[in-house]
Amino acid sequence: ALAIRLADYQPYTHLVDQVSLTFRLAPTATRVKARLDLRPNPARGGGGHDLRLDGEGLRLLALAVDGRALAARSDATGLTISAADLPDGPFVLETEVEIAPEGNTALEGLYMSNGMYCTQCEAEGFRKITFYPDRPDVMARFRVRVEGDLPVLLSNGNPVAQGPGWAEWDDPWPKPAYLFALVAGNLRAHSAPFRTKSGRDVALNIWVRPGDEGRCAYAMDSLIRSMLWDEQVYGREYDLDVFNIVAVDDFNMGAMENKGLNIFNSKFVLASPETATDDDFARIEAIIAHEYFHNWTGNRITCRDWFQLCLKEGLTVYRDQQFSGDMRSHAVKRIEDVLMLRARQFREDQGPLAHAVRPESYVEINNFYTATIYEKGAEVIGMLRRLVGDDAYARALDLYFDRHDGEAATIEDWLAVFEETTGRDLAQFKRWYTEAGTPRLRMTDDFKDGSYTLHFEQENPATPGQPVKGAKVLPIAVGLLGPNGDEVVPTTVLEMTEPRQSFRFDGLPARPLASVLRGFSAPVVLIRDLRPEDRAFLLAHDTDPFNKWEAGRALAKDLLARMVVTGAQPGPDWLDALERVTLDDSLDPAFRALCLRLPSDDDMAQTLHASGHVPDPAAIYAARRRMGAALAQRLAAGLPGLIASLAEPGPFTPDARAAGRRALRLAALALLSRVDGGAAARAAFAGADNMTEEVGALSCLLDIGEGQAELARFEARWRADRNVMDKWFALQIAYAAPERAADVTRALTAHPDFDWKNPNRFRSVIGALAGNHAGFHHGEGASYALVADWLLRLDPLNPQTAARMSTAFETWPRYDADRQGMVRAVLERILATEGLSRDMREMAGRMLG
Ligand code: HT7
Ligand code: ZN
Repeated sequence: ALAIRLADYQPYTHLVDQVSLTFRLAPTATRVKARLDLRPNPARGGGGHDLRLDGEGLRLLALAVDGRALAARSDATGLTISAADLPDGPFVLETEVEIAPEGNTALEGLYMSNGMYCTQCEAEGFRKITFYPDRPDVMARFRVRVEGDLPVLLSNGNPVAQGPGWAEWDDPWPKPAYLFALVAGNLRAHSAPFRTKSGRDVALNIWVRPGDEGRCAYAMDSLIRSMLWDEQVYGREYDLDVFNIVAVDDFNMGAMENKGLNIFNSKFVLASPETATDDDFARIEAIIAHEYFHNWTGNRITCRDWFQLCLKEGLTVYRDQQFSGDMRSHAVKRIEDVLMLRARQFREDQGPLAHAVRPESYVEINNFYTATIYEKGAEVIGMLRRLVGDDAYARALDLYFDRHDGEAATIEDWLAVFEETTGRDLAQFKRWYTEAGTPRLRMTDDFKDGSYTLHFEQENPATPGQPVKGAKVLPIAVGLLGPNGDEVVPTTVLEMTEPRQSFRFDGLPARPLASVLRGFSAPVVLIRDLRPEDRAFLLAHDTDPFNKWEAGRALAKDLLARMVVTGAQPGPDWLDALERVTLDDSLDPAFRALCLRLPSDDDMAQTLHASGHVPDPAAIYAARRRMGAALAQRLAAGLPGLIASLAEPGPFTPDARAAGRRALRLAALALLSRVDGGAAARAAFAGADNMTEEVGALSCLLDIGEGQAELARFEARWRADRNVMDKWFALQIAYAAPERAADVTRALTAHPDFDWKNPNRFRSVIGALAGNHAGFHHGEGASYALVADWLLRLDPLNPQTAARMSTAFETWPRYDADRQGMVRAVLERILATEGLSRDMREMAGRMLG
């Protein structure tokens, strides 16, 4: 397949002033009439160009220019009208096509889910609805008429008129086609009013299936808080009379920011204490905010081309992370975000799928909705802000919104507003956008005559297609602690721009201990030889909450690495330090729960590989279990008291404080289960009145090889609830012992409720096996084969979800020759499959290198 290249960008030949669409909905034969008001684009020298429209899987019924019928010249990817058939000036193009939403299993374009029509157009789904220049820099006003025998008919913008069986919508804001949306179904609304700060009244509606109205309150509350926050923090107001959100069960990703009509995976909308865990509540809040924030960062200002995807995604993730921090706890949020960054983005960046935050080429853009574009894209903005300061950041953003409102912008535009606001030259900083890979930052220090010096050396490893790279600009936030634990130098941001650089602090009475990379001020791997007692000292005294946690984490990882490599036993440094933190009531329970979370197997495999070892999944698994057991033994006496002290009287509330207490309680319960045979967890499961406790207690039992009776009870209770049953499927696989993981998964794929065409269910079964590190890599590759078989089964129906999940194999170069051989064989088998999707072909090809 042909690669698309950033270097080949050209503006579109024409401009689209207005689009009028009429949908006559029918499951197997929906008719779509389109009228486009077009004119030659002066940026392409005016007229004389053929008109090329994208279109896939469309049955063309009629085509006319200025009312004159034309013979059609369509092919597999679109339609071309020769310049000779077009007038020199503005003209009207009319088409009519037929499509079959019922047979659309790819969930891209117009499709059906539970009898309801819905759309997904990002990135290139609109071309499956009608012939159109389906590219983000073509921005037009849309007017839409929907005809169908369903009670609720929705599209973008404001409602214009409606009657039985039809509705008309008008979106006054020019937008690219990827933001188009249409929904039709038997839906009920959970509604609320909102008044913007300048006094515009907005009707907010969350549309769900009848019966689900009672599970929308948290999403609505999150939406209202997001709207207020964007007004207060970024000065951004909402700009339509209505804001609609629709929940659908069959969805490839989390949610979609279509203008005025967000469409959500139902699992990120519906929540009640009985059905949603604290993590679910937090994710709902974050995703509702994320999609809402896109209204300005993505919709009002969109991307010129898909290479600029991080322009909207990195910035919107950055904004939703800020929001969640403001709503909850900045410390806890930052730790969780870094855990995620390392688990997903560092993993990607250190393997064959590594790519730049702004890539230079792609085959299938759907394969680039990645942790690098999203999460590293957000980190890059965090660094920019740290370098220029909060005030300059605010001024740069104001300029960005002012200057580019209504435009399709680029990373160059984005950096220019920072350069102009601050007078800084960001040419070197731009490497963060153009060069892939996670920098490795080595640190040493020395102390002499009251001067303390930090020496840094950065290494930017080769990645596919990028053998050599320049030094990055690294903001390194540092604080210094004196021997008694007092902070002798508060947080200072050092700006490293050279491959090697030293920074000196004078006038210190004694050798300090440096707290480096506070707040994880740059997305790098920090390599620093520190004695366990120094790490324990930082865990006890660091004033930066991220680094306080990081010190405990590093202590645990150093120990776990030694346990894996040399068979060492957990020593007192780590056990003493963790006991102190666990029982320290002055610390936030959520923070303590995070300190109790052991490094994951995959994290250890990544870390061991980076330090020159070949990770052995079985050895990591065994060592991690020994580590958990040692901790449980050490804390055993205090656990019942801790658990009792964290009981929450009164009804469930999803706020951060209560959630943090539950998190610590469940972390303690997991440890207690190691020593009481699961008695306390069994009682907790039986008495649970909310899903957090129910799933938490069940997990404790599964973790010690118990819980079969509880699993059966859970299934009997929740059989009818798809989102809850996803947890039931996933938990059994996540906690399966390595030698049983493939068999447990295979058995669950035979379960009558394993609806593999539903992406959530597919992910909760096949994705869960890929996430069980020791199980996935066990033995003779049974799990590799099972995952590959299912990817190949899903690929012809839903290439997007299948290709995304193929990243299960991206870490193969880390492992031993046998495993490498097995994974390579699996990837070669995938590549050799006839009729493989472009999505999967690109992924398997890149992974093989
Ligand atoms: N902008 C959206 C990304 C997206 C997507 C969402 C749902 C289904 C398919 C999709 N392809 C791309 C989601 C977001 O970042 O907010
Ligand atoms: Zn987004």
